[in-house]
Amino acid sequence: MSKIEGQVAVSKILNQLLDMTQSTERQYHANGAAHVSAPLELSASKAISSNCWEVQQLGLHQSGLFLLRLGRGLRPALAYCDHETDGGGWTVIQQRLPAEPQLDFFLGWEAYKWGFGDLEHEFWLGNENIHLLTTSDKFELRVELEGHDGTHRYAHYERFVVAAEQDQYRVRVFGYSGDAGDSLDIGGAAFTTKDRDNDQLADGNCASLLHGGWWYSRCGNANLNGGYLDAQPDSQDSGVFWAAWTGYRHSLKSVRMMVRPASYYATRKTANRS
Ligand SMILES: [Ca+2]
Repeated sequence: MSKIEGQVAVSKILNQLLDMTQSTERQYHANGAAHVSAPLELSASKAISSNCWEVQQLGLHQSGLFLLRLGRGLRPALAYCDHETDGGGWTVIQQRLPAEPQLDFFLGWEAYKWGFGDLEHEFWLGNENIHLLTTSDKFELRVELEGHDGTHRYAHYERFVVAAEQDQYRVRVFGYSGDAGDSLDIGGAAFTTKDRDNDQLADGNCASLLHGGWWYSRCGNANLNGGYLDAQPDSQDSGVFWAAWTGYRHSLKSVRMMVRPASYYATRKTANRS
């Protein structure tokens, strides 16, 4: 078994364990939503949280790992909550960072479906989790980018929703604002991995060409799950790029994608107007 197959297997086992512990945990915590710190430690709380915004509403304002319940089936999923950026309440769905060794994101459909990596370092939360999360309410997306020179930019989208696997985890994303430029002008692109080609490139697979798994169109202007390259610009065009900011041949140093119920954003916009 390869390291990645191992990670996917661990992720599946974790989900099974969480399913198994769900009934037991209910006995102890009466609907337990819980702050989780490594090692897994569930604290008592009265309500179920289906995203990090709800966690914050419970008065838990410290960033870290939390156990969420996703979708109508209340599927347990660990997630990292960012309670510091722009009002907090963000559920982080992806992160790239300088690491040794660097986590490989050039993976297949199953890996992207279930998620992989370390939630406090580099990871993909999993298309199944992202789907359940973003269809439970209207969600906004924030993409944070850092160049190798330490410059930070961000892109905010008013709406971000990922469809079910039957629809190839198709994305809808719109309502850009920010200072990084809009590189998610991808229409309703389906998710593509090296072993499942759902892109609009007739004579190739964008995931294979760009060394990632993503909502590729033909192939698109963002490759946040691409190959982690060093600071050298113009080296390759399969790096972690956000073309609207640094072009196709400049791989970024760190990236984070996170989501939050859009009602918060709408409330704030109204407040700013008045
Ligand atoms: Ca294709």
